[in-house]
Amino acid sequence: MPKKERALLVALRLPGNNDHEIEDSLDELTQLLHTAGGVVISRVVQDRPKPTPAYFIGKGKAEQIHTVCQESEIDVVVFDDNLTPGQQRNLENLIQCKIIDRTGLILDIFAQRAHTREGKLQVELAQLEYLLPRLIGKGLLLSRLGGGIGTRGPGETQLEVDRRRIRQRIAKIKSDLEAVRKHRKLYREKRQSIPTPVVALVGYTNAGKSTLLNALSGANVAVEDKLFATLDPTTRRIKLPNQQTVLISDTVGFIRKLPHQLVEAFKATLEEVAEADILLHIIDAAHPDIEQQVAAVNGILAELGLENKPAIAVLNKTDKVKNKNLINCLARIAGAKVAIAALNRLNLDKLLHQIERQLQHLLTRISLKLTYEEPSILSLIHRKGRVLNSQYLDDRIIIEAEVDFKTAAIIDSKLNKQC
Ligand SMILES: Nc1nc2c(ncn2[C@@H]2O[C@H](COP(=O)(O)OP(=O)(O)OP(=O)(O)O)[C@@H](O)[C@H]2O)c(=O)[nH]1
Ligand SMILES: [Mg+2]
Repeated sequence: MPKKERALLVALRLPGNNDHEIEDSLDELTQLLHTAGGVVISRVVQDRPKPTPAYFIGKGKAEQIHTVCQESEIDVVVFDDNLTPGQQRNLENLIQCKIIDRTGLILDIFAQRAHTREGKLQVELAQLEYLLPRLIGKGLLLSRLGGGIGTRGPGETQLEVDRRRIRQRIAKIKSDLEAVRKHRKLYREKRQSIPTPVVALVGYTNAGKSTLLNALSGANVAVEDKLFATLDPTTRRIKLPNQQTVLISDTVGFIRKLPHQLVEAFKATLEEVAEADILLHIIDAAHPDIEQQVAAVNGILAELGLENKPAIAVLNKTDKVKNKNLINCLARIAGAKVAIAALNRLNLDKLLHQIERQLQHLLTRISLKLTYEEPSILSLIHRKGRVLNSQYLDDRIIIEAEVDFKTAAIIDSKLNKQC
């Protein structure tokens, strides 16, 4: 087994941050580092009114960290916030140690955990976009030195080549991902003459999304007490108590300060979430920072333009809350309608009923080719829905309509009985 990298964590406490927030964020960074295969040797927190442009922390503090790194044989210094390419370079020069930030660490974990071709492409895209300005930074530094003697030669040329190659690779990955996206869309359109409602699980990493998918569907998605256990989307078909079929899909978890590059790069995966009819926002009841986690998830949903999508907030891991009176209070704080424990299958029936209730009000588009021998379906559409388009041909009627999911399911079962 390779030797675990020894890490020093660094955070800034700005006015308005409380101790608890910083500690919690550093605990999470520790977990991230652990997931990436490192070990935390020490933490440094500095109070400052704002970050410094050159080093993020103060220069004096950076010099102290240099000494600690030498004494404690630190391999990597991890900043809890994102650094500019310039800050990262200055810190590296001063501390003489590898410097990474939260984004770099998350990208590293994603790179280790991506399995599918699409997942790997998405991570590579995010990594290259993260890397590019850092290379450009170095290039600019060289040209600012005036070029000419001492700066000419393979260094600069190599940099130009690297930059060009990276840009070409980025363009290639983007077009590959676009092809994946188009293929998915086609697939979705094909399966959508009568759409099956899609319920997407979203939530903070480690909230229990995959555990819930497994509990509801008997799937066998890997569950781990680690951050970002799931990167690739999985979809399963389940039946609600009223026998209606829904697709339920599990995807990558969210985290606070989620790098923008990753939200961008994972758009193809997150499209599953964007296309879903209902979101189930899974919330870890036992996490000390439940409010912040809920806020982080809502922030990312807003970044994806999904803040108005129908959603059911679900309080999970209630078995871990010792004081049962607290559960109602936590549910209120989290805005949760249902409290469950996915691991013990507690209250899953209540959750399914809640999904059923939501679906009754949701409208969907259906497009059908009916023969004239199916008047009951036609009259059902007229009674329960709204016809958007109809074409009466010699032997069939082509009809596009908007109906609620319950009616769609009834039509689907009538059509299936006929075949
Ligand atoms: N006690 C308890 N533990 C749970 C419950 N649900 C999930 N867990 C545990 O929480 C940890 C994370 O569960 P996952 O299902 O992997 O969480 P996730 O949301 O899919 O996480 P990512 O894929 O990393 O985003 C695992 O150790 C689960 O066993 C629950 O209801 N009660
Ligand atoms: Mg998971």
